Amino acid sequence: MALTGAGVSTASGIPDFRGPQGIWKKIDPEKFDIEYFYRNPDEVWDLFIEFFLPAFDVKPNPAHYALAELEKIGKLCAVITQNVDMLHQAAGSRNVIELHGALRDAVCVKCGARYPLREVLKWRSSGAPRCPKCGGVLKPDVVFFGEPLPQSALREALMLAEMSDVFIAAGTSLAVYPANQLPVVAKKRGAKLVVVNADETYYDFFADYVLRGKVEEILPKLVEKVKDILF
Ligand code: CNA
Repeated sequence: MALTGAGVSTASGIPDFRGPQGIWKKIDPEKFDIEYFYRNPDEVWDLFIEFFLPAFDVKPNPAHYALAELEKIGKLCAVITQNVDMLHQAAGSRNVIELHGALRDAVCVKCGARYPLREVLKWRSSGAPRCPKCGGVLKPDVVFFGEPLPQSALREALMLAEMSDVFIAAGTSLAVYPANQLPVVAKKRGAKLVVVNADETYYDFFADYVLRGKVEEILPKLVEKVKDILF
């Protein structure tokens, strides 16, 4: 099993939150809190466009491809991701569990109508776009701080963590709850825990192996090693 975070996509050009070049160096994390969004939807949409619009035009990097390859050779059950950029699917991963939603749709906070985000971006000028049906504010269908996770994704992720023999946490600071409990669950159920990250994470102390460095370099090497052993 693999759990991925924003660090898996920095080599594709999307900044992470907590890394040295992360978004939190530029803006207050409170601005991605759901209560803040409800009070200031125009400001949050403008920030969202500034930081996440690049995610629409980026391509997967060797870290995404390595995990897709591991799945293809039958050694990875699923990628559980905190990322919203859909790059695992673009790289060919099939079983992807999106814990924090995805930049796929925007949803009306009033009537629940759903629109493809790419379409919304075509007719949005500035600030928060409005629902063409009821005039309610649209919200990108990603999980903001203070919002519950999609329950079916969380249930599936927990079940997969419990079943895993080896659990790889890659490109994540493991700061965010409840995603950061998945490696703990896996290890308590007997899995080996491998952390691959550029900087220290909150659960390095708990890992069996800590591989410090760039995921786009380490994961392809790891997959080559697995293939050497298997074939
Ligand atoms: P985070 O807390 O920002 O941690 C990212 C970690 O990755 C940091 O510890 C960095 O040191 C590390 N890192 C950065 N680049 C690399 C690299 N090339 N190789 C190895 N390690 C690297 O992000 P988490 O994912 O842990 O936190 C969860 C948040 C971030 C989720 O809610 C996401 O939705 C959110 N996020 C997602 C994206 C995305 O979809 N690409 C981008 C920014 C934030």
